[in-house]
Amino acid sequence: MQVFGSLTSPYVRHVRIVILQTGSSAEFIEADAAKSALDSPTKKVPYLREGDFVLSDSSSIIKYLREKSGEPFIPKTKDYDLFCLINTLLDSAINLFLLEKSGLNSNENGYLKRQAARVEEGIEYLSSLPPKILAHDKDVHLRLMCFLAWGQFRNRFSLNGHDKLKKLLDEGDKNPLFLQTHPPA
Ligand SMILES: N[C@@H](CCC(=O)N[C@@H](CS)C(=O)NCC(=O)O)C(=O)O
Repeated sequence: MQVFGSLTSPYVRHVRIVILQTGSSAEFIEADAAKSALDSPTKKVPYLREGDFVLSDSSSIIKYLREKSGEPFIPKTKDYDLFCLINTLLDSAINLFLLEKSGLNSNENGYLKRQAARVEEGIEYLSSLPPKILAHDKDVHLRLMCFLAWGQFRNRFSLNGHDKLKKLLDEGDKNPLFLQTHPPA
């Protein structure tokens, strides 16, 4: 089994942590946008290959790895909804980052401004939730950590005034698997 991805992607980071947590024999292979454009139907990373079996989204890959090791994947609907919400914010933040990298100015476009507002207001919402809800399910918690850490790594948003989220991230930063999967400087 092989998992392809980049070392800076927050989606890939979550998958890499789950590979380590579950003791999976999956081999991690670095893949850039050019390789994923040829290899994955979504042209995104991560993706997984096991013979003819292909998975093309971090969520299905994590579900597969967890269930293969006898663990459930986000069984509670409210936890799953929070996981989807974090993914929505992450998708918007990543798209804005990639669009700006390719030369588009998000301040000049109404829909892109809406994406930026979604990220800011989504962070406000997450910040208003009790920490125990954010940490109730291990994959929701990990996805949140990967999102917040990526936002700091790429300077995409500030956690000033969001002390609860900052504390969660500081605690996550002490986790050895989180440290081991830190994006390269
Ligand atoms: N829903 C996907 C999102 C993956 C994703 O957006 N990956 C980014 C890297 S962080 C990517 O490969 N983007 C390339 C592109 O948009 O062309 C997942 O959870 O795996």
